[in-house]
This record gives sequence, structure tokens and C-alpha cells, in this order.
Amino acid sequence: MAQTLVSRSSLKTPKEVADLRDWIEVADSLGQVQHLNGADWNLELGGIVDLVSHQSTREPALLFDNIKDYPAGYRLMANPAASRELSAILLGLPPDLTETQLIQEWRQRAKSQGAHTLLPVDERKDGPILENVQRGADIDLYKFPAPKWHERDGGRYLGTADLVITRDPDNGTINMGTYRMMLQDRDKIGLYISPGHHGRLHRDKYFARGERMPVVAVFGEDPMLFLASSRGLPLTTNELEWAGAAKGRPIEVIRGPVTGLPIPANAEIAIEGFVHPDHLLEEGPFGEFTGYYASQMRRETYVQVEAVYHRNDPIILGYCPGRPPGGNFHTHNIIGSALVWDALDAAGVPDVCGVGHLPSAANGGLVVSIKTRYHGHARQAAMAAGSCRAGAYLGRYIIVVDEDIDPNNVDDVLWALWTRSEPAESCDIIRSAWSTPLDPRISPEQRARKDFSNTRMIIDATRPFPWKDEYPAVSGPSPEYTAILKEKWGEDLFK
Ligand SMILES: Cc1cc2nc3c(=O)[nH]c(=O)nc-3n(C[C@H](O)[C@H](O)[C@H](O)COP(=O)(O)O)c2cc1C
Ligand SMILES: [Mn+2]
Repeated sequence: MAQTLVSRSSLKTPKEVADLRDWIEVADSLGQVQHLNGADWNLELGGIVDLVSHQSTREPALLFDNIKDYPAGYRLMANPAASRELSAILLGLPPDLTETQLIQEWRQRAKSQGAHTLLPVDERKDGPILENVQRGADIDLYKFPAPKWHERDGGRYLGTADLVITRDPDNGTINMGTYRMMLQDRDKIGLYISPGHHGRLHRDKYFARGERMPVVAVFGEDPMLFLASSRGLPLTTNELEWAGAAKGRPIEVIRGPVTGLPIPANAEIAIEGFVHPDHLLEEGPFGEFTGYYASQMRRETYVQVEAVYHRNDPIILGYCPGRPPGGNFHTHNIIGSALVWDALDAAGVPDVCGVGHLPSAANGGLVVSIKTRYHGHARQAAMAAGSCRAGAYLGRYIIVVDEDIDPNNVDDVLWALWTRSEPAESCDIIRSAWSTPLDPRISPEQRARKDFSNTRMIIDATRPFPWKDEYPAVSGPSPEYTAILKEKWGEDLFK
């Protein structure tokens, strides 16, 4: 134990982590990187990630080198922070807290360190990303070991944990989102953005003007950028600036010569190009994060690539989605829950004690714990949680529990559901809510008419307010008595 603490204190802090390589060094020095040599990009990488996710007790980051058909040094990293410990370190939090404590600690730190005030990017003239540049006929996206993750996938996905950077044509604001990108040709790569996502709002504005959309995409980056890009920040937030504030150092960028868009200067691989309104190619299917193939093969937009940049010996950052909670990026839960909690505060919902996302439910199980103060408090909390950006997308169940229930403890939540909710009284249904073609429960008829909405169930699993004081008492020792016992007997019991 003492030894781990010593090595931890010499680790790079989030402020010192400038890129994916620094992060690999941090994870490696904690013994949390599994190095694998000689795997095949065709199915083996994905199969191995799935094996580790579902059949190993450890949750290491996976670094693949000497990938079949590719030169040594052309690597892929998956699971950059699957474990709670790595996620805590990525965020600069103490690793020995419970999930709900981590979420609360992150919120407090974000407030005190100003992560809510964004940090503008630091624009440079040069950066490691420019070590290798290809234009025109020299472009060949197949030079990178893009995986075909799963047997039924329609192709090789260079972009899974990617960053797609676009500009709003109306007001010039920059957005960064993670949207999947399938190789289509040496200079063409598919781009799938779900309706409602900010990149899609930008795309639709360009197309409505009859213009093509300029795009930068990045395929290997500091995991904090991946986090910012993929965890549902509000529309007005520039994700690059959020990541800078979260790290406590501005993100260094160069200005892309083709599009004028920012490119993280320490990224591993980046492209610039354009999405044309009337250029479509078959995309998918893709084994998605819900654990299904829901969006099937369709005609979809792609990026016509005009420039490729990469570092020497580039490292792709990949995310192999699998049956939940596979392919986990644990940090998503911490930030997602913190964002919902912040939104509840901003909406004026009092006495929130915790927020959680049930990991096996992908996005579909949002839990809020409150100390109920008045009749209607629980429904209010549910509606606010399920309406904010971080809690609205592809949701299904919003569960409200009392303050003695840990919203990140599945057993606690199920116990509350079973003993404090009454289906005929505790549930309400909201219709026409925000979902996506990726939702496996959208019926064929709905799909045919392009209706990608679903419904939400609010479950109030708090003790009913009007008679909460008469609710049968909980059995077992009180938390106070448990603390005394732990003090007295803990050493014998838990050594
Ligand atoms: C690994 C991963 C892959 C994702 N792939 C897609 C995708 O292919 N298309 C999409 O629209 N959203 C995808 N998402 C979700 C978006 O990245 C996420 O909602 C993000 O916050 C969108 O940013 P935006 O709100 O700026 O659009 C993915 C998320 C993750 C974590
Ligand atoms: Mn956004």
C-alpha cells in the first residue's frame, strides 16, 4: 500500500498530462497497462477487449503493438480508463473514494478550480501532429491499423473514441463530439451523427445553405479530450475549452490549414476534409454501445479527406463498444452524473444527495437520491434530471430514491425499487422523448417513418411523502453503531 502511494505521488497530474503518451506513462507506472503484441486488426483487437471486459477481474488499459500487417510502433490503445482507479487519476481525484464520493468531489473541485469557467485554447504555429503530413494522392487512411471490432460490423472503424471538430456556420462557435467513423476508401471516411447532437445541428445548417461542412477529426488524443467530446456537455460549451479547464492547462492547438478549425497540437492522428450534402455511402452496421446493432447499414455522409497529419509511430485511441458494461470508460459515469447533479442544482431542486447511472443500462438507467422535503419533490427531481443535456439522451428509466440509498449501488437501488415503490402509484410515463436510431427498442414501423423517439418512465422509489414518517423502520444496525463496531472490530474483520 505504502509503495503504491509513493509511486502515485510521482505520477503526472492532469495538468502535466499533455497527450495520450503521457497518459499511457501514468497508467503504465501503476501497472495498469496490458501490452499485447501481434494481434490482428481483423476481429482480434475487439474480441480481446470484450474478453477482458467480461471475463477478467482486472480492468487494465490495453495497448496493442505489432498489429498484424502494420509496422511496429503503429499502436492502438483501448480501455484508457476502464477502472475506477484510473478514472479517478485521470480526473485528478483521490482513487480510494466510493463512486458517489468521487462524483461529489469532482463537482466541488470543478467549482473551486474553475472548470465551469472555460479555458480558451492555446494556439501554436507548430506541434508534434505535423511530424508527418499527407495531401492529395498521398493520402491513405489504410496506413493506420483501424480495427474491425466485431464479426457483424460493416467495416473498419478508425474513429470510435475520436474527436470531430466543427464550426457553427451562423455564429462561429466550435463543437467537438465523438461520432463513429468507418473507413470507406483511401481518402473517404464515414461520419455518423445522431439527430440532436451538436455536430448534426452544424451539418444541417451547412446543408440547408447548400454548403459543404468543414471537419477536423482526431483519432488519438489525451483521454480528457475524449471525455469532453463524448459525455453530453451543454450546447453552448466549447468542449476543447472545457477539457482545458478540467485539466487546469489550456489545450494546445494548431489551426488546420485546409479548414481553419483547431487541431489539438499533441494529437496522434488528425484529418481535415469536407462533408458534402449529396455524397453518401453505405455505413454500418456497427456493434453499438447499447450492446446491439440497431442502426443497420444505411447511406450516410462521409468526410472527403484533403489532409492527413500524424505523429511518428502514431497511437489510435479506440473504444470497442460491447454488451454493457463492456468497453467501459468509467470516467463517463463520474462526469455524466456530476453534470446531472449540477443541472439539478441549477434548476433549484433542493437536497440532492447523489446521482448515478446504472452501468449495465448504458444510458437507460438514471438514478437520483434526494432527501424529500415536500410532496412533489421526487417527481420534480426526476423531470429535471431527465431533461438536462447529460440526462436526456436515450434515457429509459429515471429512478428517484431516498437519501439512505446510494444511487451508484445497484443492490441499494433495486432494494429501494422493490420495497418503496408501488407500480400503480409510483410511475409516470413521458412520451415522444429524445432517443436515436441506435435505440434497439425502436420498432420497425417507427423506424420506417423515421420516428426515433422513445418513452421515459419516472419511478418514484422514495418513501411516499404524505406518510413517510410512518414507513416501517429499516432493520439492521444504525450507521452510527456500525461505525463504532468497525472501529472496534474492523482490524480483525477486514484485515
Ligand atoms: C465511444 C462513443 C461513441 C459514440 N459514437 C457516437 C456516434 O457514432 N454518433 C453519435 O451521434 N454519437 C456518438 N456518441 C455520443 C456522443 O459522442 C455524445 O453524446 C457527445 O456528447 C456528443 O457531443 P455533442 O453534444 O457536442 O454533439 C458516442 C459516444 C461514445 C462514448
Ligand atoms: Mn457539444
